[in-house]
Amino acid sequence: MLTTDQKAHFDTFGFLSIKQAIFTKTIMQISEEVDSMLEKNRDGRPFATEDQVISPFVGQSTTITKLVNDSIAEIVADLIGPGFIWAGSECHATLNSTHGWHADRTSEADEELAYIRLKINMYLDPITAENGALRVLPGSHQPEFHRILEPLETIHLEAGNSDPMATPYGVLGPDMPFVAFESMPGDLICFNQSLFHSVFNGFAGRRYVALKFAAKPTTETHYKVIADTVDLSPDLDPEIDRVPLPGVQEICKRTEAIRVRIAP
Ligand SMILES: O=C(O)CCC(=O)C(=O)O
Ligand SMILES: [Fe+2]
Repeated sequence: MLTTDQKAHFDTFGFLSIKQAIFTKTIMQISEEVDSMLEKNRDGRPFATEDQVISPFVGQSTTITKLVNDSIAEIVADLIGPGFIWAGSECHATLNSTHGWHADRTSEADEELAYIRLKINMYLDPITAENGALRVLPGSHQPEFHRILEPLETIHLEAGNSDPMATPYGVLGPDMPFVAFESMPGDLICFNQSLFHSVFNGFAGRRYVALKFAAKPTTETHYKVIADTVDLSPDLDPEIDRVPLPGVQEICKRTEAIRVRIAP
């Protein structure tokens, strides 16, 4: 159960780090699973020349599915309310990880920005301010500040990663004012996907798993936002373990109901 202060931190700044939320034994098991899936996915080729992504991902990992059931579901409910839905997952191994300033989910409409889509990243290697930390602009998920930063998103869309250094503010991307979202294996890095974030000093083989969620939709606009931006493909398997996983079953049931409503 998160504290009121942790929830206020997430609501106000758009991100929250939950330190050592995963037992060492479990995170080591996840790390081994990820390595073997990445290796299989490379078909025996060495990891050397490009970023690697596996998505969907969690449907292949019993350990992460159980973790969602046993603890992450409760954290997500605390952060974005009960009735949330599953919005996909990814596993990454990055090469140099330069990713210019961007928000995953952006909009000019307040109602769209206020509809929370949450990402929880689990970094499987230590990432520090000097080495690979996700950088964030605190509070940039708040509609007013978010819209002020729109030129930053426009530059990202136009220049993309061909020029991750570009900003509209007369400073290079790495010199923007930021908070480094540092992490040790076992931490959960939670952020509102409308928060502006970037990575500038990554390293080869930096691995992370991303779990995505969306709040319970309550308006027609929310359903439209889901149809446009949320990956509802079945990527969480409640039957993955012999032991029943009631938390995961509930998430799958809710997500399926939304999928049916959107595409009957
Ligand atoms: O490379 C990373 O750490 C994360 C990059 C990112 O933009 C994201 O997770 O949305
Ligand atoms: Fe992102």
